[in-house]
Amino acid sequence: MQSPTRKRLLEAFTEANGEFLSGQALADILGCSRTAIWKHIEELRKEGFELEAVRKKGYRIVSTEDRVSENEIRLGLNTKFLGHSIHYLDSTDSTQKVAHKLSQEGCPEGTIVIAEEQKNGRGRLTRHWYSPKYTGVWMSIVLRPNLSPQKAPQFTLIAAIAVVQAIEELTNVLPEIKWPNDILINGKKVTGILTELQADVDKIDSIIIGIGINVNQQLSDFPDELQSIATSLAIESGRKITRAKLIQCILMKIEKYYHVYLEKGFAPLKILWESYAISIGKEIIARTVTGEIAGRAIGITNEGILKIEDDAGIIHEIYSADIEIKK
Ligand code: BT5
Repeated sequence: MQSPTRKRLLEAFTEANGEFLSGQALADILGCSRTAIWKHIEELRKEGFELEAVRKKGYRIVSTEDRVSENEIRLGLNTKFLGHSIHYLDSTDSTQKVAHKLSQEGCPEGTIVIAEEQKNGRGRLTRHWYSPKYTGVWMSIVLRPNLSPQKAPQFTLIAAIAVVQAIEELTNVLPEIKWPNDILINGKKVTGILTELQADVDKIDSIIIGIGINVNQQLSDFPDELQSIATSLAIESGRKITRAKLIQCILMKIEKYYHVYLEKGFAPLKILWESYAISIGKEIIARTVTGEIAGRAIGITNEGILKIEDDAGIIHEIYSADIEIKK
């Protein structure tokens, strides 16, 4: 975790928005000497920030390495609480595992865990999530809404809206959501979301939203078994994306929609989600842990549950499944 001075310094550069800040102005903001400021600036340089220093003008940040460290995330993050506590790991098993532990230890709402790589990233039902180094966003978010556990699936959908909108904002591609937790571009998976809970029967203690996004991989970077089903933002948009910017954009959107949700409930978000969904109105097969149901996806309930109408006109409510969209 960073010192309060470091946090304030990065906030000051964020507010300066690429303009110069004089040594004296920084000393005033941080309440320390100009020599101390100079030391902090040198540390930032060592950590990979490119800083410009001009006599009589001061300092400004020109660029950063493509890392998703605490510094990079904090510089330019305009949220009220989400991502204010950042746990950054160069390598870990699974950010979900770390977030569960932090949550049990009582970490504040809005804590995020980010890793450059996951050795044992996980999908639903103990599936593996491929998370190679420096190329993707592997992040877990801890929220503590005062809700019943039945509401948890809605958070996968809220996160999906945020990710789709952030991708649209930073690239020229238009992603779509496949219920419940896949984001696809041109029919291939670019993002998976895994929502897990710490709860008792009637109350959520914490909800842990894991988001995995393929960002800068090329097709040959994927293992053989994923090459026909996976894609990345770089493949689809034809350019490299700054991962820290993408993370900031997602955090700002999740925070925004979380507030909408707490104030107005799921109804406005359901409409938004449906506008990005590909499976609704289509003939699908839903494979659940107990069997298969085929029919037409007719929408989602106010709880975020998928409704399928079969040939006999019976409506089934599906809580979790893998969906195949029939051609
Ligand atoms: C998911 O599961 O899609 C949820 C993935 C969540 C990953 C994040 S990363 C941060 C956080 N920490 C974790 O440990 N996990 C979360 P599911 O719907 O079960 O899909 C899993 C399937 O997607 C696998 O069986 C593969 O077929 C495929 N897959 C694995 N890695 C992939 C990748 N990088 N890109 C696209 N598809 C992948």
